[in-house]
Amino acid sequence: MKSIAVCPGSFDPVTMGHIDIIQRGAKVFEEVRVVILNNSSKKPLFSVEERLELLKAVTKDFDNVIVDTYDGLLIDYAKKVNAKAIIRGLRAVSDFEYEMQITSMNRVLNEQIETFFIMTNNQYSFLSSSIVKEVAKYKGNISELVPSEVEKALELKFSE
Ligand code: COD
Repeated sequence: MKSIAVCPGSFDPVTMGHIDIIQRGAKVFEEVRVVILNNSSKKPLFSVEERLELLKAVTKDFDNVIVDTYDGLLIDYAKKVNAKAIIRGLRAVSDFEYEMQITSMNRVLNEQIETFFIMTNNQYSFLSSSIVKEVAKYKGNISELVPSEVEKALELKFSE
């Protein structure tokens, strides 16, 4: 049976930090399903469709990566696609508390599915979608932080 991992997130929008985690996960698992889910504590700038298009564009050259969306619990999506693992990225100690909470909850919901953490690349340890949106809003340079498709989409969004 294929080793399938789910890489969940809001991806609002996808950054180089996300891409690094997806690429590294795709070297370990036979298939990685990047899935856009709803994080009820965040108010997204991009619609689910816009985020999906951007994720598809920036992962088009990764052979074993599939991009998807799901309206529901992460663990239900993981079961639906027969995934055995969830991949999350860790940037700093500040990520730990939240990650521990959702990992524990997911384990209560289904203890067959393990969560694996990939430590951020030092180069991206400060990077988040929120910080990128903030810099883009005030026309700062984000070209090293996001793929060109995302840079253009942000430019457009903030010129609307
Ligand atoms: N370096 C490394 N990793 C990074 C970086 C970076 N620079 N930036 C982001 N990441 C990692 C994050 O740590 C995370 O692991 C992943 O990339 C996605 O990040 P975000 O911010 O896009 O996504 P989140 O954290 O908002 O995603 C939260 C979910 C949407 C996955 C969560 O809310 C969820 O599962 N929602 C569905 C409902 C559910 O099942 N909830 C859980 C039950 S408690």
